[in-house]
Amino acid sequence: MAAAMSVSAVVPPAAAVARARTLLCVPATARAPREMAAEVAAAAALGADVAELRLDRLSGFAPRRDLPALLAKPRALPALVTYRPKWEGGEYDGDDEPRFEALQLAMELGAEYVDIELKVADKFMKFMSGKKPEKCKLIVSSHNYDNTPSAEELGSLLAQIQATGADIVKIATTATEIVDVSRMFQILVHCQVPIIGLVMNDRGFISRVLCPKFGGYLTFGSLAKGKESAPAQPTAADLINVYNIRQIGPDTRVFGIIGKPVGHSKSPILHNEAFRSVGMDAVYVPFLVDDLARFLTTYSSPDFAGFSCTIPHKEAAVRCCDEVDPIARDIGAVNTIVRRSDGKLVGYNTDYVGAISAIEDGIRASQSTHSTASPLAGRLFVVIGAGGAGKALAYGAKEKGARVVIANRTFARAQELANLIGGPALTLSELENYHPEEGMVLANTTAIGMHPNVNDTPLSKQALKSYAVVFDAVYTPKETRLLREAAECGATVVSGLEMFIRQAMGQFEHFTGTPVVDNEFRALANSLENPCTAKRTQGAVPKPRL
Ligand code: NAP
Ligand code: DHK
Repeated sequence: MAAAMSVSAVVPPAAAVARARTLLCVPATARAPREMAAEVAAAAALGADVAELRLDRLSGFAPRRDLPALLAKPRALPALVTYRPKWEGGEYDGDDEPRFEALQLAMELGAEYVDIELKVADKFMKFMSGKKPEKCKLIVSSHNYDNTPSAEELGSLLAQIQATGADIVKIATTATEIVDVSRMFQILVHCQVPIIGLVMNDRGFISRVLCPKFGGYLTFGSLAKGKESAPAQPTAADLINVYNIRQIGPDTRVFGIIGKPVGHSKSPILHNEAFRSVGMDAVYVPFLVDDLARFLTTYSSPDFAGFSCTIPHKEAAVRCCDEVDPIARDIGAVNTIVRRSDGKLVGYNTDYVGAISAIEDGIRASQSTHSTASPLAGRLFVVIGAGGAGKALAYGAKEKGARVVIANRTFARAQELANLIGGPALTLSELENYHPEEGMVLANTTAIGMHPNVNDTPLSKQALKSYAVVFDAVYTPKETRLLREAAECGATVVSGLEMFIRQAMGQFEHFTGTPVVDNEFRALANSLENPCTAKRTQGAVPKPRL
């Protein structure tokens, strides 16, 4: 395992030489030239800066017949022409000579960029024998589909590519863990020539969004989901509309959600929109993290300013923070980590207020009379799960005077939590036959029913008949099978989306240090039910709304 480089040592380009804005390139991967041309037009309509023509993807490609049409002017976008051989991850399966001839023709036809692999760069330069048109920039690229080398090896690779006379360096590696990306950020910041530096697959995702912060020349975004040209490539639309990539620069503060899995989270959509609405120079990304401590010590720069924390790291987060809010410590789970101005990591838990207030308000909405006391007081409150969320719910319900029961797959953890809050523990099978009284409250805090396993449910419909109120922490999908069947049994149901919005509100206040206006944040969240409908003036930075 190569040593992780601490990003705290990374000096963003603002302190180095100012660099041009990172370009957004959309790969055109169609099998037919006419379709490829249509993809380029679609990429331009999306707002891309460059279109990559992946000639190796074309069926029956005939350079002299097809390239003049593909590169005819006026063009919708500047063209980056790539003709990737199989031995470097592409689909071209032939000799170098015809491939070089096609790339040379592309240059003669005015391609703004041409990509050639490091392994044959010298051979290609000899083939061109100095006939490269001045306007065409030569990208010399290296792809590692297995791992991300050490900082020293990356530095040596950079030097090799620079020695070829490349106009632009391109290094693409593969992450085996998210800390691998820190070494690519190091290379980006310290490289003195234009460089494209990306790390492939899910654990390398942040390289594609954050490269503008560290001076990357270009990042790739697919035309649509399913049209990616490399593992875990985001769509161009998400880079623009969710991650606000045009606004990311050396001073942009980085926030994100730490978890495994993390792809289901709606936090990036919500927090990025919230940052945009207050005009804060910040971006929020998904961090797919295996080892929490290693992640936090690697990305220790003050620019990595705050984190949401989800499965399975909430309990470990208590140990990784320098200070922990007393309530979070009592709960034994942290879902919010903020890096204080003195560099200390401070942990909080916004889950419990988010969930408990959502359940209380859900019950009040179903009641004709209202009292100031919590509607949970005195009720039997059954929590399924004993993880981070389960601890938050158990703690919060107890605080409100409920009698709390814990059921969990691993009974020892149920017993441990039950002992903490002074209630009984049940196995999941005992829960099926547990109905000591009517009017009980059920809270699912397991991942059961979470996308993609949407037909799963933690409790049979028959057993649900004993509950007056049912809450599900799972919020993807918004209506889980558990909530649907509980409603069919006549229970008051409370969605995890309600908890999600409320816990995110608390989190956003910790991230920004400023109070949030509840109804404005909620309106923002609801406008993101379908991110495509989120209202936004293209290009303009909206006036502060929170
Ligand atoms: P966690 O700390 O990993 O705890 C997971 C809990 O779920 C554990 O008790 C685990 O039981 C149980 N579990 C997981 N898979 C199970 C299965 N197949 N069968 C039975 N039990 C299973 O995770 P967390 O942070 O508490 O989050 C749990 C869920 O709540 C996730 O879906 C998360 O997205 C959701 N959540 C939502 C919000 C929100 O804002 N709506 C906030 C927090 C959490 P064992 O002890 O036996 O492993
Ligand atoms: C889910 C949780 O577990 C919260 O505690 C985090 C995260 C947000 C999510 O985005 O799914 O704060």
